[in-house]
Amino acid sequence: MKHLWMICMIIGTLIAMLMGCSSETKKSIPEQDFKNVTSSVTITATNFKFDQTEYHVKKGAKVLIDFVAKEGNHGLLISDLDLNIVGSGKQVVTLETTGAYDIRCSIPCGSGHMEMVSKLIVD
Ligand SMILES: [Cu+2]
Repeated sequence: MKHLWMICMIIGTLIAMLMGCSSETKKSIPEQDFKNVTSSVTITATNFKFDQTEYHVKKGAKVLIDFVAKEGNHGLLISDLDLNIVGSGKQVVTLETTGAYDIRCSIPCGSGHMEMVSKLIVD
């Protein structure tokens, strides 16, 4: 009887988690193919900063984000867009919502990690 109660609790939790995921509105669309990219932005990280304080992209554009960890071990995290590139890498996204999104480093890289901030601005 105790097991049945536990199973019900687990199933209930899973259903709640799934519902939470599906109601989330996506602000970016990650894509696998790098074809028909309309613009690109290169973001370079060194110890302990990004090369620009802000990066601009156009709303609706299919943007290739090219992240280069030039010095040190860094990642590119834009949590509001569910975007995380760990180490140097590329990702194509279509940004459907204008706004300013916080860029942070996703790897605990050292003493200056918390100061690694920039913005991606979708105009
Ligand atoms: Cu870091």
